[in-house]
Amino acid sequence: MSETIFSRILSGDIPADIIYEDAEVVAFRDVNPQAPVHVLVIPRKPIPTLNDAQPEDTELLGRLFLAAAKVAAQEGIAESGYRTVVNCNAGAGQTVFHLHLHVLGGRPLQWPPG
Ligand code: IU
Repeated sequence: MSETIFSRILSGDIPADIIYEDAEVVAFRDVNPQAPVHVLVIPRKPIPTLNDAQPEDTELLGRLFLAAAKVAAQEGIAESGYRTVVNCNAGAGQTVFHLHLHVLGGRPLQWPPG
């Protein structure tokens, strides 16, 4: 699998503002935030898109969401509300092909998203 900017963050080649990490998952601030809180939660395992997730990734996918909720609590947006987003493939705006969960909050969010 080809290297992405996120695998370089995971290996420490490129710095990132990491705010949570455990054995399976890392969360860091998006460099181009779309809300006062904009964090990316990624698996250490390099899964390119949600389409590439396999049955054996079921627990890992759950861990991404649990980490997102932890990050939201840590950032003080758990009660006011936040959104998690996975863009899958270019047509949905995916630009980095290492699965990631956006956690957005800290301002009112519109629905539907663009
Ligand atoms: P997307 O769902 O693939 O579009 O999200 C990729 C995100 O990665 C996007 O919000 C970028 O701002 C963010 N990002 C980053 O945080 N650090 C980087 O070095 C690069 C992109 I390249």
